[in-house]
Amino acid sequence: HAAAVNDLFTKKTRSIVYGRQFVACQGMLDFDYVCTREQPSVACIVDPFNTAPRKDFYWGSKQVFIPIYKSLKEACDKHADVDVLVNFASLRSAYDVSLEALNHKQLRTIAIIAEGIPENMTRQLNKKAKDLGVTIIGPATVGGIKPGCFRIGNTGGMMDNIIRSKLYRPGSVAYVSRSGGMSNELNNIVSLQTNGVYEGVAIGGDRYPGTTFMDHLLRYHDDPEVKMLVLLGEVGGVEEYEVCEAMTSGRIQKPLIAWCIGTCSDMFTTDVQFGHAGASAGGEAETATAKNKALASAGAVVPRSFNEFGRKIGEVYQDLVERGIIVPQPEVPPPPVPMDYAWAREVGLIRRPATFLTSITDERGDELMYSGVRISEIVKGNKGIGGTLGLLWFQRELPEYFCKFLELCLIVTADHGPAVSGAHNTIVAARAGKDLVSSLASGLLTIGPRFGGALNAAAEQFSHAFDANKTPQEFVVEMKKKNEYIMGIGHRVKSLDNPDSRVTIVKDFVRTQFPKSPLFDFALEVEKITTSKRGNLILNVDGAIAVAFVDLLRESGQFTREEADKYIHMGILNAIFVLGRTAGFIGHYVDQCRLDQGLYRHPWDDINYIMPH
Ligand code: Q5B
Repeated sequence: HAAAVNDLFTKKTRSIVYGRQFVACQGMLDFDYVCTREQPSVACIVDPFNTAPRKDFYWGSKQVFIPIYKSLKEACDKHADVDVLVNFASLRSAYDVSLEALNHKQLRTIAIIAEGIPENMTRQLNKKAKDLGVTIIGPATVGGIKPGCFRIGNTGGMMDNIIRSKLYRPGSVAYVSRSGGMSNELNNIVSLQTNGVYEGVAIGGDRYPGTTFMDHLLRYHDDPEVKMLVLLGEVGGVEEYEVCEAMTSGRIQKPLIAWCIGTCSDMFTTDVQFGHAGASAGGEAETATAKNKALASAGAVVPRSFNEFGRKIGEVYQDLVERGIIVPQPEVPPPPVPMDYAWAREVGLIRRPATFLTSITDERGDELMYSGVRISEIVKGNKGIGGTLGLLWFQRELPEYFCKFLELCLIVTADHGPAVSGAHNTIVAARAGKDLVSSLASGLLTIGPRFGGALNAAAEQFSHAFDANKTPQEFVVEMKKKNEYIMGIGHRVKSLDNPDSRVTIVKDFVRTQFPKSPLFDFALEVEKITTSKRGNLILNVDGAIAVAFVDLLRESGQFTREEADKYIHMGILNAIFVLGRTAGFIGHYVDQCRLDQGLYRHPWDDINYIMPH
């Protein structure tokens, strides 16, 4: 089409988006794609606080990168083809950014989204822009849209709305409104009643908008592609009277359908301030009713209420079609835009099996829950660490003695001095300057069949023999024959002569609190046999906890036999030692740091060097 001289936007318009508005940028790119533009309308982004040089977006289903600059100057220098600035700066910086933009001669249109810029500053900005011939849309606006060409930020709403209102291709109706929200309503009404929107601008709700109704109506009027005009004004201000004058003087001749919202203010005895800063009648002439009357007398088509607005637009359109002024074109379906995954998922348009399943913790609601129990209830009910482990490890609220036993195990396994494998490794790592997590991990990784990690194998071996109705003697002989150590038996320093008080504590608890302890009793019989051979072949702390725990799982009535076997098989028993000893290893790490211990080197005289030759 023959482009009007003052066309703000074309199919080639390129813009700079100021501010970290990645969702809006993707929305602009999706709009461009659906309009079959050749290249994205967003040339670059300016974000003074950004550290990355670019951000990835989608062009249809392809990934594209948009550069991010720290200054408007750099953005303008690098993108000479840009003539629009979409200014998303906050109300605190929107003025300064717009003022700077006026110094960049290439920027011919500036959309200011921020609401709340002081009126005196807006007026200075407007004056300067007018002198320089720059078009300002806003402040306090969503912007505007030119179907098939360009979309300012979020104008037109989500992609489904853009498609439904056919904003991907031009129609014959151009509108101007104050409100961004109402511009969406206009997109809908116009698309239902006519062949669609040609261009629509929301000038913003401030008292002093950068451009006025008249600025845009005259632009539209002078564009031969625009066949009819729509004006949606509101209570407050006298701008609509300029439109009336333009109609009576013959400057505006194209059909104009107009309505000023806010007629309900007549019902109030005092002035009403509506949502926009400018939406308040300063006198009779500024009321919506007075302005609607004036517009009707000037020749505009004015409905009786907003409810009739769409119908009136439809009637004018039909008349233009009948007179051959508008020739409706066949519809060409737009290319499909892939849906944003997160959005489609949220609104229930797609389904996908989850990659992860979880059944112990839910942190999504108003309160964190462990196996369905709110943490405040755990605290209120004094469930302690034992109760917490019951929920997180076994998904149930365990009886008090069970929880207490878990806590007792954590206490007795928490530490056994600096000489044991794990503590030693933690200390060496800490002294090598490693951090807490690395030093702790270095200690934890020593837990295995000989040190601290014998619980599970002990539980398996003892229960296997017991379930097979073997006598303790038969079990010991069989293990000897197989040349295998009995897990949970033996200690480097503890023996009959130097009993392990930890084992005594566990034994006392089992005796007094457990309903039954058949496996524990069996293990004590085994210990009698092994210690008769050697004093240090005692039931050690790993073994004592392991067999006691098997009894708990089997005899507490909390688990089926199948569940009990499954937990043992999973390795839950070693978890007790791992969790308990973590406390000790952390203690050793902190201790070494506190004591400011330097790098450890093992002395040569303690290493026997055996060379092959
Ligand atoms: N003999 C614990 O060994 C140790 C035998 C055995 C039959 C056995 C050893 C062992 C099974 C694994 C186990 C957990 C390596 C230990 C822990 C936490 C800790 C650690 C801390 C903490 C000790 C000498 C003679 C030999 C062997 C026989 C040894 N164990 N027979 N079944 N289980 N146990 N680990 O003293 O006739 O001379 O050939 O592997 O339960 O890690 O504090 O230090 O809290 O941090 O080096 O308590 O028992 O004995 O291997 O030289 O054997 O006894 O056959 O007989 P030792 P070895 P023979 S608790």
